[in-house]
Amino acid sequence: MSDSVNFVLKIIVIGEPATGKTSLVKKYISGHFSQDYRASIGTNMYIKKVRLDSGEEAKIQLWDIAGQEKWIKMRHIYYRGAQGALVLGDLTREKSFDQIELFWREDLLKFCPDVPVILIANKNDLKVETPKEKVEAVGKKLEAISVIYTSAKTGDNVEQAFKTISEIVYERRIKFNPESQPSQS
Ligand SMILES: Nc1nc2c(ncn2[C@@H]2O[C@H](COP(=O)(O)OP(=O)(O)OP(=O)(O)O)[C@@H](O)[C@H]2O)c(=O)[nH]1
Ligand SMILES: [Mg+2]
Repeated sequence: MSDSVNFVLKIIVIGEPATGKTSLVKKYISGHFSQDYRASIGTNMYIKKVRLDSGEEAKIQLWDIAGQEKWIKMRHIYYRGAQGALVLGDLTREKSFDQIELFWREDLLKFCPDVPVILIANKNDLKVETPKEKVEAVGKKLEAISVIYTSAKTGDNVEQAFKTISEIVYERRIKFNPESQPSQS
């Protein structure tokens, strides 16, 4: 990593299983998309350098956190030190947005209060089964700074989603605290 990197931004990516968290992160990091669903195990961390609007370079750490219930006990360990969050719902499954309201919102409030959140309405390329009003309402409940419709398949708005959260975290100068980092398993 070059000396020009001034900031490290830790962003967590959370939401129900199979909403497309891994797909979204992989599309952003490598440009690839796979149709296969392989449930994530635990957590994966990816790093990318981004050029911010200010001209400065930041290193973003993307923590792709497995959504399956069996990871529930260890999940919050990976929330530690997060400066921003992308919360995903799957537009083909309205229930995945209900779950944000019922579960993920509280999880965030409990373990990462005050982190800026963006609601990601993913799988925009498929037949949408979730009313726009529902997506907007969940965004409000989450106090999301923005609601972004994405497709990890076509790449629609993927770059924009990560760019937006990075700029927000940077603008707020949310401190990155390496002390509060979990060690990766
Ligand atoms: N058509 C379409 N399929 C998608 C999109 N995003 C993800 N998928 C598919 O949805 C399934 C689940 O995607 P994953 O990225 O593995 O989901 P996840 O949220 O990481 O799931 P967990 O790791 O279990 O929490 C896979 O079959 C993907 O190919 C999208 O934007 N469009
Ligand atoms: Mg995954």
